[in-house]
Amino acid sequence: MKTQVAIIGSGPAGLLLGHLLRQADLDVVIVERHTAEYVLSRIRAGVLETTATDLLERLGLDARMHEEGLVHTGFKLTDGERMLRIDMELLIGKHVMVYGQTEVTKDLIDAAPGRGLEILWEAEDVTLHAIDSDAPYLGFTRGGEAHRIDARFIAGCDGFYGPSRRAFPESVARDYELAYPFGWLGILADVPPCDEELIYANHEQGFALASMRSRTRSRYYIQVPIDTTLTDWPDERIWDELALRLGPQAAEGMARGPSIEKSIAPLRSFVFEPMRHGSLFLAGDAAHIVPPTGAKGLNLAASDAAYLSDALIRWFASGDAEGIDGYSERALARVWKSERFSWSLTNLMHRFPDGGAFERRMQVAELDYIAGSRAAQTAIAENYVGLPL
Ligand code: RFL
Ligand code: PHB
Repeated sequence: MKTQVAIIGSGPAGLLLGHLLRQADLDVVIVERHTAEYVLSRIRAGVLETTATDLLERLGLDARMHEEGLVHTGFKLTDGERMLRIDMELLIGKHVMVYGQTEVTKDLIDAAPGRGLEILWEAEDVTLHAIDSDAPYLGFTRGGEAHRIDARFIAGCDGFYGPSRRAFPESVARDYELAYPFGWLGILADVPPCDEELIYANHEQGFALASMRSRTRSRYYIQVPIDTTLTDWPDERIWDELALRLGPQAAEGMARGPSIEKSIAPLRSFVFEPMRHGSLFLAGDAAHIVPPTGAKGLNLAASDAAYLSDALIRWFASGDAEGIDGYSERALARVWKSERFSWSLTNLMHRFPDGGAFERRMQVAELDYIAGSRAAQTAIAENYVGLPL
């Protein structure tokens, strides 16, 4: 099989990139190791910046998002004592959209066949070859048969554990990593959210987040020790912990119900540089991970897809290499700023196992400062709604 761009991975990065390239009439194939059902069963991000919603609009795949998504003009921070609202609309004139990654992915997958975007599901053992050359190719097996896709470029959109990043020669690459000494336990339940907006809580017992997927489906998270397991956390224990950490106001509005999904995710900050080597480009979690506190992971996948699609479309249209040559630098400039924001919000809102009373007072003092400073609130709002492309 021959194509212009072979994409590995059908997460948000690969699907958005694939659709954007197809919109410009380029030949694209996506290879994905899992089934569509599996990809759609992963519960992940919930908050979309304009970066992501603009792309869905540009693709004309925004109808369901506008119908079912919830526009949020503010969100809340609490330290157990006070509830501080960051008014994004007032401070920065922008909002975010609460629309689950599962729904975004579904809209993109459903539209793929009609737009000539081929997705090869259950492609096993994907390997990358000749990435230093102008004729790279992928090898993989599918249904027990060996396959090969020849391409002009390969886009590695295969998440943190995929093979693309590992195909970079060690001599050209560098990574930066910070692993946090805790994880997030997420619970999804068909109960109305406890508040109209998201609440991020810094409590003595640890962080908690009240989020949602719709007016009838809630998504909550609590900070948990890194070595905890789901068996330690029956639903009732999670609800009790949420009620405590989110404070009396949220607890009062909180409806409890059976979990329809529960999972534990480790928290990590990670950046891999550069994001291009030869004919191979990285996009999304394949190149960088942020802790979920700033709601930036999916949105960075979207901005990478926007930058990379522009660069590739330009190259195929006119042979102009400026875009592809500048891709890594351009994408990384935005990545590092989102890394900084996610890291600082994580530090502000979590309990660190070796953090003492002084660190706790520093967090409370910073929240106190934010509460009294429009400038500080504006900086938070500006980052939360997403920096411009
Ligand atoms: P993905 O979504 O991991 O997709 C990668 C795809 O590549 C496939 N793949 C392979 N395919 C073929 N061959 C191989 N060898 C392959 N290896 C892997 C995988 O099966 C998969 O389909 O990466 P992508 O596209 O870069 O998208 C990134 C986002 O998924 C991620 O950043 C966000 O989910 C992060 N995230 C959040 N981001 C936000 O912007 N806002 C949020 O509110 C938010 N909340 C979250 C999150 C992530 C979470 N978890 C579980 C990590 C909340 C959580 C709990
Ligand atoms: C989510 O709803 O899954 C979510 C929302 C905001 C975050 C992280 C996750 O910061």
